[in-house]
Amino acid sequence: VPAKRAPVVAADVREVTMPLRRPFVTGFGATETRRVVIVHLEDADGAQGWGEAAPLDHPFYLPDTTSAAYTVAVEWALPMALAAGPDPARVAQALEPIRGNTFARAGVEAAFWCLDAARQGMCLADLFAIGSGAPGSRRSSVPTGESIGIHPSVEATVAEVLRRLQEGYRRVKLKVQPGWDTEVVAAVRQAIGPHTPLQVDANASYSDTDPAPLVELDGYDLACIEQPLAWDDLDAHAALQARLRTAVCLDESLRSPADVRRALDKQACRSVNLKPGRVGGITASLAIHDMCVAAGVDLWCGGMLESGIGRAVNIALASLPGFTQPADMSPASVLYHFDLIEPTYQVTADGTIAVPTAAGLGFDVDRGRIEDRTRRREALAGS
Ligand code: OSB
Ligand code: MG
Repeated sequence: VPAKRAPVVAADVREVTMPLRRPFVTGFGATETRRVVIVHLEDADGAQGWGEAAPLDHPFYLPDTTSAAYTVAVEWALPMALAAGPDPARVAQALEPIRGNTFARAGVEAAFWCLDAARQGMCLADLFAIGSGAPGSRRSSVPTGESIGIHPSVEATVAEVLRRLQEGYRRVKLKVQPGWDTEVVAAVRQAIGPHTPLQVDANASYSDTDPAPLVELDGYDLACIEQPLAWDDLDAHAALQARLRTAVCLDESLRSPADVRRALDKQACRSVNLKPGRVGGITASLAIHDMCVAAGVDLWCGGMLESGIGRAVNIALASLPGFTQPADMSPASVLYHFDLIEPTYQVTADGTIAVPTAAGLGFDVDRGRIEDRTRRREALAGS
C-alpha cells in the first residue's frame, strides 16, 4: 500500500530566460538565448518539486518550441498531472494521451518525480534506480563530455577542445554540417591523438543522396556519428549504418520508447543519445535505458543546454548503470552567466560530475533569480 501523500497546494509554470555566454551554432542554426519552461510544485508539508521543459525557442531542432511547451504545460499537461498525481508513475500514465509535445510532458513529470523524492527524503538518482527496478545500482559520479558548437575557425575549435581535455573532460563532441566536417575532424584528431574519445553530431544536416562526407568521417575512429540524416527517417539511418564501421547514434529520431524499439529492430543505430525531455520524461527514459541494456548498444545522456534544474534530472538519470558513454553535461559556468541553482555543479579534474545526494532535486534553487528572469507565469494552484 503506497504511503499517503500530502496534497499539492501550489503549482505554477514560468518561462525563464537564460542568456548564453555565446551563441550555440549547429547544423540547424544558432541558438542565442535559452528560454526554458520551469514547473514548480509545493505540497502541504512544504516539499518542493521542480521540473524543466527545455525545447529550443525555434522549431529547427524538433517541432517543439519554448512557446508551445509553455502553452501545453499550462493548458494540458499540468492540469492533467495535478488531477492524476502526485505519484509520478500515475502522472506519466495520465500524460500518455498527449501526442508529441514530449518536452512539455517531461518537464511536468520531472516536477512530480522531484516532489516525490523530496517527500521521501531521497535523492533523485536513488528514486530513479528504484524506478528502474535496480535499487542501489546507481553510480556516484557521471563521466562528462563537452558538445562544441560550430566555431568561426578550425584553430578556435582545436583550442577549445584542448582546453576542455586539459580541464579533465572525458570526450569531445564536435558539431558538423556539410562544409564543416572532415577538415575540422582531421585537425582535432591530429591534435588530441588517436585514443581520446571523439564524436560528431550533424543535427540531421546531411542528405542520404550525398553520403560521401559521412563515409569519409568513418576513417577517424569516432565514438559515433550522431543524427547525420533526416530527423524522421529511420530507414535512411539503417542503410547508412550498414555501410559504416562507426556507430550511428540517433538523437532527433528517437522521441518515445516505441521509436527506440523500431530503431533497434531496424539496426538504424548502435548508439543512443537519451534526453529525458525528447522522449517524454523519466518513465519513458527508464524503459529506453532497459531496452538499450538488453540490446547491448551504447547509451549516453544528451542535453538541451538546460539550466541546473533540468541538468539535475539528467545527472540523476545518467547515474544509472546502463549508461556506457560520457554525458553532454557542460555546466552553467561554461554556457551561461548564471544558473538557476546556487551553487551550480562543476566538472571535477577527473572529468566527472558528482551525483548530489540531498533529498529532492539535490541542489538549492535560486528562487530570487528565477523571479528576476521570469517572462511569464501562470499559477494553477495556490497563488
Ligand atoms: O543535438 O545534442 C544536440 C543542444 C541543444 C539542442 C540539441 C543538441 C544540443 C547539444 C548540447 O549538443 C548538449 C548540451 O550540453 O546540453
Ligand atoms: Mg544531437
